[in-house]
Amino acid sequence: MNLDTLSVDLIQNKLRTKFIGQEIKYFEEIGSTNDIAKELARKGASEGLLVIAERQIGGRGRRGRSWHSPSGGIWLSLILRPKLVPQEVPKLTFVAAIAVARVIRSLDLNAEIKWPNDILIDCKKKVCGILCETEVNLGYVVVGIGVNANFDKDYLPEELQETATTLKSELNKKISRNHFVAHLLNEFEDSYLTFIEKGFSPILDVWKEFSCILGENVLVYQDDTKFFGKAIDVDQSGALILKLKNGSTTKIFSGDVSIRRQK
Ligand code: BT5
Repeated sequence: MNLDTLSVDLIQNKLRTKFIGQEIKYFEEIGSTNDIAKELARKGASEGLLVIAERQIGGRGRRGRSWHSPSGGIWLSLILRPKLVPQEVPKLTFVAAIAVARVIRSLDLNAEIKWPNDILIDCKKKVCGILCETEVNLGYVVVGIGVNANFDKDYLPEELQETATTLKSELNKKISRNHFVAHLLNEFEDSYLTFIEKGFSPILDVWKEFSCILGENVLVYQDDTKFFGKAIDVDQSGALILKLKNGSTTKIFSGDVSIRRQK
């Protein structure tokens, strides 16, 4: 077997989880792992089921954006069934972000989190995106995680090559994706159980340690509105607190952030 081939057995051999990844559905090619996970969740699939694919042809980001998902990446979705009110669901993005950042940091790369759902290397180049989707009335959340792993960044469209990177391009070698996925599932379950048992505070503490936007001047696009200010905090609801030029503060619940460093 090619050392880089995704293998359900090899992933599961390295798991020390109670429920995350205990059932895995693997696909060579798929539209979007999130779509399949949602379909399975609607049919009653158990908490912890993982959908993983070698490549996606309809990978999605937020707000209908596309997510490029060539072979060699890590494209996966987890089904969760937490008892949360809808406003709390975005906190699972924080849970996933700290798990991904920890695993990438274990490869000696400087993984940092950009609010709300990006993992960047050196706070510059996006290596991972997270997409949480829910149908609260059906009692599930799907957490989709995409990591640019074992392909060179020139496999991404040209317009992304300045702002994106891959683990292979950073390390100049391939990693073991099976090991990475198992490590990620182990970390994810630890963080998820901490969140369920102890609440959001311990998650937010780690998240802030890994965050690269606090204290920076940022531009935030929220739908058609643009805010410029200093990112001073993320509160217990997961909202970004911006200090605007006029000295007032505002809370942002969703949006896209770009960092404006003074030269
Ligand atoms: C995200 O959205 O970053 C969430 C990405 C989630 C992908 C995973 S893969 C497994 C699961 N199944 C899915 O279908 N999705 C999830 P957003 O913050 O909206 O960022 C999307 C933007 O990132 C795009 O508009 C591009 O600018 C950029 N982008 C697209 N593909 C990329 C890639 N492979 N690497 C880095 N940036 C990318």
